[in-house]
Amino acid sequence: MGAPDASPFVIKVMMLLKMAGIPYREAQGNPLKAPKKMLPFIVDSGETIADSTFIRLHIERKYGIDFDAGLSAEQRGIAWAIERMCEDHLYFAMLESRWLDRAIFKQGVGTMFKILPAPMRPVAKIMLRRANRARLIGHGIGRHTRTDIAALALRDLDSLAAILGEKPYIMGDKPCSADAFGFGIVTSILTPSLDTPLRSAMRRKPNLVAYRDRLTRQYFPDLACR
Ligand SMILES: N[C@@H](CCC(=O)N[C@@H](CS)C(=O)NCC(=O)O)C(=O)O
Repeated sequence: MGAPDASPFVIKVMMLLKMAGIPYREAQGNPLKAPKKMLPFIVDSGETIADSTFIRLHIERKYGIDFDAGLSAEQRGIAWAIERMCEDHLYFAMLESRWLDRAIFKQGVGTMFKILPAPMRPVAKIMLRRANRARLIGHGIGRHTRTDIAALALRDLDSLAAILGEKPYIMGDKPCSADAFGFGIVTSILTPSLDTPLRSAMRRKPNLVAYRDRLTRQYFPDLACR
């Protein structure tokens, strides 16, 4: 859909591997067959690691990488808090619009069911939309109206834009752990094919758009920025 992957968590792991300089091969994943019934997971020399943050910890431990090298303890805490805001709050606002807003679903994730045989698609769509509704209710954000969810997400966008400011990366002159999902969520929300209110709001943040363009050129040079 114009981003390196449809899932910001998959993009996060691609970014972490690129930042660590570890070559990898991508494979089409099926959440139903994934260890935690979610993507991403990786297989590293026969060892399976599921969940983007556990993958980060695995890379740090096994390959002796410190994604936050050069940051103070306070800055590491801030980087973690920014990542949590994006993963555990802003992501869910995006999930709500992608899956539950019918028009946006049709333009976006609804088009990804072509990998299934045609007769299975309608049932799969209903099941996955139901599963995501349940996930959003379980999270809590799905209990609010769409307008209220947008208001909460806008606070996240304002915060992220203010924290980034004119810096090239979230925590300064060097990319760190927070940039992996930071880039993942910014590029996902700016996905050209999805005309969401969240995307319109982010397009009004020139520093976030420039951040997406800059990191796309740096890490995914094959993808043309739109
Ligand atoms: N905490 C997980 C979240 C991953 C996640 O939410 N993955 C979504 C795709 S963006 C997924 O696989 N959803 C399938 C489902 O909910 O059934 C991580 O960091 O990897």
